Amino acid sequence: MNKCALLKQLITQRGLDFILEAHNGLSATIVEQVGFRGIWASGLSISASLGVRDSNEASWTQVLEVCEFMADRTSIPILVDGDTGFGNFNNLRRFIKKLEQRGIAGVCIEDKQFPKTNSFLNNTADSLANKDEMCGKIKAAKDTQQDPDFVLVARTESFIAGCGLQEALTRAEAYRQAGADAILVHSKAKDPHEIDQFMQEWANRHPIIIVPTTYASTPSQHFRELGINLIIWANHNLRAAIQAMTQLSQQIYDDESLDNIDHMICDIARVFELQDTKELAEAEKRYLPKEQPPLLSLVKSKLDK
Ligand code: SPV
Ligand code: MG
Repeated sequence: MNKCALLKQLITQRGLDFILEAHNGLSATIVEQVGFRGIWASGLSISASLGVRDSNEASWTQVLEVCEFMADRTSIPILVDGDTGFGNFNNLRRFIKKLEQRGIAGVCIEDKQFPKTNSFLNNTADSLANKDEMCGKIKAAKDTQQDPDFVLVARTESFIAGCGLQEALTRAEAYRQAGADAILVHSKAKDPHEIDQFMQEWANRHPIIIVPTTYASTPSQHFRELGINLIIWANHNLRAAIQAMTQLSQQIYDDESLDNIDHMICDIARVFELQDTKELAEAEKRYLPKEQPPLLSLVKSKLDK
């Protein structure tokens, strides 16, 4: 099964699954290694890791470039946060063409205005995109994809924008009819009541994805029972990295030494492992002239253990 088919399966199969955020080739590799069956290429995390805001400050080609590094290092599917599609339906068509060429399995687009604002910042009703315009984008996306299993997720920000349950349901149904493979219903409530109400009315019409960041204390079993198909843990590798790097940087700065940081860092061998340095060492044996010493002989003993 190719990556698109794997993602399609994750979204359409019965039962709940989980994907975790990654924002570069390194974090994507870790997400796969621990056992996740998919990756969320988060717009917030990618932009933050590039040092810019989640307001479409990174261009779509810059996002694409990051996603390509992630896809090259992993064999599980990547669902890319496509924000609003970086413009109108036509910009989205081009984005999808390029995503497919770079081995990305699916994209999520949201019904907000370009440039978007992160959902945890202030979003009002007028930040929502026109419903019909969003439907046009969904249709254009589905007409553009080459792989029949490439996944198009339509995300409604109705709750985020304070527009309530009816708007969320109306939009979700319109996006389903326009051809979306799944609907992402975003909420930033402190508890899952918006998702609960939505699911009750939705009655398993079509696959549903949620992002439980603000209501993360709700047990996953609750969402399993509601019939949610996929949970996105949207930004936690980024936040772990920020915390770890801040503590480490401060410690080294304060101590003017590396004496107190061993417990905070991984072994260098772990870095080489994540880069699959072993593969290069093996390739050198096959392709370099015999008399040339292997470039990686220095670290080889560590990698072999
Ligand atoms: C992201 O991870 O960029 C998302 C999810 O879009 S959220 O930040 O909750 O909007
Ligand atoms: Mg985003």
